[in-house]
Amino acid sequence: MSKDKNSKSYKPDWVPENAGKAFATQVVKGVNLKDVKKSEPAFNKRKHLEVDDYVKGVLDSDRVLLARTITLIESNSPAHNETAQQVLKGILPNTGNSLRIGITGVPGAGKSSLIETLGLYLIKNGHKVAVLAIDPSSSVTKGSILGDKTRMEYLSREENCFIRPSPSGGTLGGVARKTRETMLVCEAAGYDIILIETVGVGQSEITVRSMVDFFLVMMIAGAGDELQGIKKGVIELADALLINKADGDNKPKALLAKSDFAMALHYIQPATKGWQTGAYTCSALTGEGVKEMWEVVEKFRESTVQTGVFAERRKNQTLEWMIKMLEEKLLSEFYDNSVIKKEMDKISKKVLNGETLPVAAAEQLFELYRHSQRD
Ligand SMILES: Nc1nc2c(ncn2[C@@H]2O[C@H](COP(=O)(O)OP(=O)(O)O)[C@@H](O)[C@H]2O)c(=O)[nH]1
Ligand SMILES: [Mg+2]
Repeated sequence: MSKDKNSKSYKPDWVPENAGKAFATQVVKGVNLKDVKKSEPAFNKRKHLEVDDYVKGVLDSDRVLLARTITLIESNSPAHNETAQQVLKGILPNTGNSLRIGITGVPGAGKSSLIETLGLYLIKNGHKVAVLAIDPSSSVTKGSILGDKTRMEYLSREENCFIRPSPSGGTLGGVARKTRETMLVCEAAGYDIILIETVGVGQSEITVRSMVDFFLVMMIAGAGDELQGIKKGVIELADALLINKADGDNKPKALLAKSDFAMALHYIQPATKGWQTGAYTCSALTGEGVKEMWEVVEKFRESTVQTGVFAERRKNQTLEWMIKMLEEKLLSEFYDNSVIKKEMDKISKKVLNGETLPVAAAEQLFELYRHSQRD
């Protein structure tokens, strides 16, 4: 019987003493977890980082730390939130030095394709480009992110480009907060052009407008009545209308749409004081018109910086942001209040069956909330 328990394996106790080699059974010793070094790969957790590590990493433009900082920002854990806020405070003096551009348009308009073409052009001209997305539905549809990644195939390989898909889950407000903070982190890491893509459905374009300097609305021609196909409200937010896919057979249609829109724009109040919103065509596929589009953006920056409109908008956006955060905090505190949680259903039912009027019910709920605050 093999008693050498220090060797890697040994014969079990029930093996006959004189068993020859034919008795091949061996027992392999188990692994004692205590003996496994923590540094072994399977047990290797990511190194814990302090606030200063994050801040330094971002300022050094370390891509790994940049990504980890964004992950921290996107986390829903209160502990991470606290650290994230400290990191943001640390990088704040280094933010703001970028041109923030929002790009919207119906799915399929060519936003991601344009970002790929424009992004490569910008990088060639010495810029560092960060691409972010706001898509509150992305946690449901999921596919859109993958689609974008493949569409930005060349851009995503560039050293001077950083692409981050929309943070998943949560309300538009939550997604917007995370994106806004991510934008600041990218600026601190030296990205001087921030492109924010959003799907032109619902409220997300208004949210993006409230965080960018220049807002680009993309369209495609030949999708029926041009002016009916797009909401007037979106055009009112635009600093430029860009009719994409002006290539091949589609080019004449695109040019026609451009002059239609140019006419319509004369009747619409421009989104930015002192800037006449124009209509342009391009092809994200061939690249035609992309350089010209960029020249419009540069002209916009030049003229609005000069008139002070650029700085004024940023200031207003910062204040708007504070108010939005405050409102969100108040709302969630109200709904998380234990008294409200208890009474909400009961009082709602009374409103539904006509026992209480909505105004009186709201008053009652608010009083309950106020009272609970005093205790
Ligand atoms: N012909 C042509 N097709 C384009 C152009 N831009 C985008 N596409 C195509 O339109 C489809 C949707 O493009 P995508 O960039 O994903 O649009 P997004 O949903 O707005 O991001 C893709 O199949 C693209 O290849 C363009 O300028 N010309
Ligand atoms: Mg896209």
